[in-house]
Amino acid sequence: NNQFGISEVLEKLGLTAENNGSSTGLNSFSNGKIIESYSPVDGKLIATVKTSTKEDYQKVMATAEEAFKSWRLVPAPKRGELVRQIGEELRNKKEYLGKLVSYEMGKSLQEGLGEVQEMIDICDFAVGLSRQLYGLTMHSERPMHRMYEQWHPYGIVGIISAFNFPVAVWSWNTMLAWVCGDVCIWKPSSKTPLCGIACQNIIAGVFKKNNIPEGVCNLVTGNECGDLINTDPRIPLVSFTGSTRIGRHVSKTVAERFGNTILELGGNNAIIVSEHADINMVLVGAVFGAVGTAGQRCTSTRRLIVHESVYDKTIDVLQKAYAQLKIGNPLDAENHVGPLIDKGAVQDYLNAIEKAKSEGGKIIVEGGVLEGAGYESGCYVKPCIIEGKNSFEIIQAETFAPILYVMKYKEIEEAIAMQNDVPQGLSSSIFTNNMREMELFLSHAGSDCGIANVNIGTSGAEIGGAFGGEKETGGGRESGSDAWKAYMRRQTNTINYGTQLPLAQGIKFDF
Ligand code: UN1
Repeated sequence: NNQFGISEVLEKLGLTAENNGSSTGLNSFSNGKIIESYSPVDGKLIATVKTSTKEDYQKVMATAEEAFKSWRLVPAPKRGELVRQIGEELRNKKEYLGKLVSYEMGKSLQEGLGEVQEMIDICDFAVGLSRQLYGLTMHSERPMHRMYEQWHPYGIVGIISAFNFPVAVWSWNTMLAWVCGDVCIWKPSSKTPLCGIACQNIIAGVFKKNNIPEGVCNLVTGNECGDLINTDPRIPLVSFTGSTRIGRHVSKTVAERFGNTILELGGNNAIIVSEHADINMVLVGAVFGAVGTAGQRCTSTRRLIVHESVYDKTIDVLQKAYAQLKIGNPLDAENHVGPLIDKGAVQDYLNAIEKAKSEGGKIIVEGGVLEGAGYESGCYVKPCIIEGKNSFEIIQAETFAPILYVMKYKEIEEAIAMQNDVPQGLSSSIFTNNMREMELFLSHAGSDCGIANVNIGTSGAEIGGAFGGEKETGGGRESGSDAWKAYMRRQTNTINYGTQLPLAQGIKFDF
C-alpha cells in the first residue's frame, strides 16, 4: 500500500499546489511571502506555502488567548480523549504522512513511517498521562494545616521545530501540552512547511468533530515568526529544537522576559567500542547511527571511540559495511541513505571534510557528492569515515551530515573522558559485555549526557523516556517520563482548617 504517488499523498493530506495556514480550518493566517518547498529527493518543487506576517501573528495570538480560557477548564481526561482520537487519525493517515515526511525532508520511507509512529506513541502516552498529572502532598509543620501542590497549565506554548523531525517533535510537545491544558502555537521549519500544514489538516478534522475551538491549535509560518514568539510575554514557554547557535539566541531572548524554555540543541554523540564488545552489534548500532537520516538526527553517531585492541577489526567491518551502503531515493526501500536537506547542507558536509583533513584527519572511507541519474537534486552525498583526534575543532562541532570520526583509546576512563570532552551532551553509548565498564559508564563518574545507552547506538530513542541533553544541548527534556512538568506551572497550597493562625518557623507575632 505504499504504491501511491506523491500527488495522491498531497491530495489525501489536503495539500494543494499553493497552501496557506488559513485554509487548514485551524487558527492560522498567512498573507506574507511565499516559501517554495523543493524535495531533496528529486529537486522538484512540491508546492508553495504562504508565510504569516506580523499582523497575521497578532490575529492568531488573540484567538489563542481566548481559546486557552475555555481549554483550561476542560477536564484533563477529556483533553486526553481528544488526543486519543488524534492518535487514531494518525494511524489512518500514517502511510500518507510518512511518505510526505520522506519526500519533503528526504529521510527513508521506513524512517518517515517511524516518525509518524512516534507521533502515535506519544498520543497513547499522553492519553494515559491525562489521568496522571500528579502533585505531591506534604505534612505541614503547623497543626490543622494541609499542604499540597497542584500543576496548572501555563497558557500558550510556542513550539519552534526543526526540519529533521518535521512532525514528531511537534507532536511530542503538543500532545503533552494539550493534556496539560495549554494551547500551542507552532512555527514549523521553513524547510519543511508542508509537513506543518498536513498536520494541521489532520488535527482540524478531529477538532471539528469534537467542537474544539480552533485557537487550541495554532500555526504560523515563516522565520520572522520565530522572534515574534521569543519576545512575546504572552507565551510563558518556548520549546525550541535546532542548532546551538540559534538556541543560544532563543535562550537569551526568552530569558530576558523571564519566560521558560525547553531547548533541544546540537549533539555530538559517541559510541565507545570496548574490547569486550560484540562487534556484530556495534556494526548495526554504529552504521545506522552514523548514516541513518543521512546523519541529520540530533542523536546521530558522530564519533566512535574504539579500544586499540579491536580498532583494526572495527575499521575493517565498517569499511565492508560502508561499501555495501545503497545511496539514493529514500522512497525506494532498497536504499539505506537518502539526500541531505539542501545544497547548503551539502556545502557544510564538504567544508567539514576539508577542515578535518586540514587538521590532520585521515580518510578511512572517502566521501563526496553524487552526480548523475537519480542524484539530480544535488543533495546526495557518500557517508564517510575519518580518523582523527577528539580535540580537532571540527570534531568538537556538530555537522549535520553522515561523517563519522573514529579514534582509539587504551583505558576505559580515558574513553569516557573523551566521550565527555565536547561542548554538547545529548546521547552516548557503550558497547561492552563487561559489567564493570558498563556500570562505570552509567555512573555519576561516567557519561555526562542526557541519554546513555548500553549495547544500543546513540540514536532511535523511545518516546517513553525523557529526551534531551546537557551542556550546549540546552538541558531541555521532552516526551516521556515526567517531561510533562515543564509544560505546567507548579502551585504550592497551604490550607488552615483550624481556628488559630500559627505562623511558620515558630514566629510569634502578638498584638
Ligand atoms: C532529533 O533528532 O531531533 O532518538 C530527535 C532519536 C529520535 C528522535 C531524534 N527518536 O533518534
